[in-house]
Amino acid sequence: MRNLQETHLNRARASLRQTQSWYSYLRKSGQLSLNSELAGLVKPELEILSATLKKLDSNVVRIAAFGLVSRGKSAVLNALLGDKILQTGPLNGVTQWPRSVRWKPGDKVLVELIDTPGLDEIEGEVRSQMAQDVARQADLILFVVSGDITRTEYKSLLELRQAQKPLILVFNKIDLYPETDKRAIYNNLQRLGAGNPTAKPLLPDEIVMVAAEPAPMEVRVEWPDGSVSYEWETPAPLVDELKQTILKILNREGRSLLALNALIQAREAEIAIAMKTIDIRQKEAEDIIWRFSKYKALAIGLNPIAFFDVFGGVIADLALIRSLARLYGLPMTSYQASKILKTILLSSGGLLLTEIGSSLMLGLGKSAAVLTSGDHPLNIAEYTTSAIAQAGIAGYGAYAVGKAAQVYLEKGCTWGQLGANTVIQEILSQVDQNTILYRLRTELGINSEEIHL
Ligand SMILES: Nc1nc2c(ncn2[C@@H]2O[C@H](COP(=O)(O)OP(=O)(O)OP(=O)(O)O)[C@@H](O)[C@H]2O)c(=O)[nH]1
Ligand SMILES: [Mg+2]
Repeated sequence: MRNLQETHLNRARASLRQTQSWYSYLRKSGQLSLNSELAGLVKPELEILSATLKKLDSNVVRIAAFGLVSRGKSAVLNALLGDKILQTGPLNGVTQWPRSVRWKPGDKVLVELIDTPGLDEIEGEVRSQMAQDVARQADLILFVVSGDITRTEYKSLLELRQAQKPLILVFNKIDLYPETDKRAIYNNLQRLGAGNPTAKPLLPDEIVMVAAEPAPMEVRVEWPDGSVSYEWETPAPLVDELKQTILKILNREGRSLLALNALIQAREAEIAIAMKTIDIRQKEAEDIIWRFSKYKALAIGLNPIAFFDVFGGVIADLALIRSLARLYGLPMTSYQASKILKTILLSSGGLLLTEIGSSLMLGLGKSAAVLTSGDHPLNIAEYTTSAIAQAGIAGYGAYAVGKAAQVYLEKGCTWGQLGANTVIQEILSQVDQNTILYRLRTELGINSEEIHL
């Protein structure tokens, strides 16, 4: 298990390093003005990439507490820390800004606990932005509730689930409920917490009951002299089960969680970079595509030998794909270019057949015309007709390939060897059934329609 986790970390590191080196040309100073504009645009993403890599090396797991106001988020974190470091209180909105505290629950594990304001506390836009930012950085999310889930609470939970991070539902303040109520609420939470009605109920690892800051109780004290008095006593927090659950998860899959989280962040950044690049290079791309269509049409129309048409056509398409990749500054080897071409030709409904089929047929007609020719004008005419038809198809083919390549380059940068998506898939396919990561397999489930390069 330990080894597998190490492997996951190493794969993630390798993937991130590769990504960083791909985009390193955007970091270098003294670039063409063409690149400096783009470099400015993608600076936030480049920063995310390097921060992510640094975080991976630091080995600190981030656990963030979310929930509506006054559910006891700060209290739960204090209880875990065993110390009242974070301010708690009966008023709504005690915590106003995210705050993080170091926690060292075991010998080897380092954790950063992140406290957040109530999700219903700060104003709409700011709140969701803040929540998203913290959730994006978190490796594990604690969603704190203190009873039956309200409508707002359920909505917030669904939103958080979209961050696709493993999540533990923490049912706090259980000291306030009699045993039967507590059970009934737990059962409800188990069903609702999964985030959608068809999902399997939460597993014991995913929902834990605590009393982080139990209310003082009046206790009866009997003194040795026989007298009786009543005193207020504050019971100790009940948080051990949560602590054990977290430790178990960290030991079992903490490093894989780190690896996966880094890759998810890298993937997001990469896709953003690709989209911005393609956007800014739109006009040049159109020019390149048109130029290639023309050349290809010309070359194929003029080429007298059938076989070379097909061959030349494919070479032209490959060159086009590589030119576009170069224009976008996206990573592309000739192996990847040929795979993209294959995918495009296969997926674009018979383009391959049209290209090869018509090239061969028309090409043969053309070759035949050459063979039987002499200087006979009729044959020249025949040659020209075939050639023009063929050139037209070839030109259209190049145009279609170019357009499709744009789309594929945009999405495809995260596939490929060591691409973020590839490594994410790899990790998810290796995780054990009993892990909290296993549940994310379906949520992260990268559908089969996406391209595998
Ligand atoms: N009875 C009981 N009260 C609790 C428990 N945990 C927290 N509280 C109380 O609930 C109130 C809110 O706790 P906080 O930890 O400040 O809640 P929060 O979610 O951080 O609240 P905001 O920061 O305002 O969003 C405080 O008065 C706590 O004493 C618990 O386990 N049992
Ligand atoms: Mg708080």
